[in-house]
Amino acid sequence: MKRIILIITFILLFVNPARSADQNIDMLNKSGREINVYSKKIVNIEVGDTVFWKSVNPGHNVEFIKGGVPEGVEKFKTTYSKDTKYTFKIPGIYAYWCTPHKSMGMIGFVIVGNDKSNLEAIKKIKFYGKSKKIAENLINSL
Ligand SMILES: [Cu+2]
Repeated sequence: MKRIILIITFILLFVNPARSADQNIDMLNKSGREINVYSKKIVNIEVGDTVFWKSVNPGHNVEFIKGGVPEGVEKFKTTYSKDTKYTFKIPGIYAYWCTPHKSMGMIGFVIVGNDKSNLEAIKKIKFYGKSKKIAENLINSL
């Protein structure tokens, strides 16, 4: 009996599926047939989780798009060719792009706390060039 309780306790402690995790995203020059791309275009996380962007190939960064983040979120724009991270404390949808490749499809979304209350604002973002169609498809999939 004691052993069973111990096993159950272990499972509850270490195998909790509701617990979310931090996310790692690579900043790449090439992935499959795509060039200038984040390895994950959409990630779902919980409030308090951190996303790490790894500068696998140089020349990329992360810039939150104006009007594309929940209210109260401050400007975030990182240096090129640097690993970077951000801890998401406010729920909602965050839209970002790589500053030099924003018209080349290098965009991404982070959904925090499954909160999509700012979806209408996200739909109003002006995307450029090749990113327009990609953004449309991603937003439709949210
Ligand atoms: Cu880039």
